[in-house]
Amino acid sequence: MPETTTKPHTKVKPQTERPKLYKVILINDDFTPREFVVTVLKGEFKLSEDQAHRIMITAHRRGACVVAVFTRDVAETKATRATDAGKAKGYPLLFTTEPEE
Ligand code: TYC
Repeated sequence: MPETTTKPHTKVKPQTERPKLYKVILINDDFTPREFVVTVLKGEFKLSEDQAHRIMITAHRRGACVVAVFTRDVAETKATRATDAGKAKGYPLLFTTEPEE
């Protein structure tokens, strides 16, 4: 009798899932100059003067504002670099990250 072989019928799941996204959030404080916040937003997040100013003012008025969303690595790197830019000037400027629902 000839040997029969059966092919496994296991379906391979295509690797097409999108990576989870993380928000970068700007936190207000009483000390960092407004113009410096705008400069950091423009430099690190490639925002226009107008976009950066709106985000700064929203954080100033409401306590915090979402800047943008990225993959986890990019969000954390940008938040750290932007926070460090404030630290280098002695300001308590803070950017945090948070996963999107
Ligand atoms: N509140 C600061 C001031 O009045 C300006 C500021 C805005 C600081 C937004 C941080 O995330 C911030 N000088």
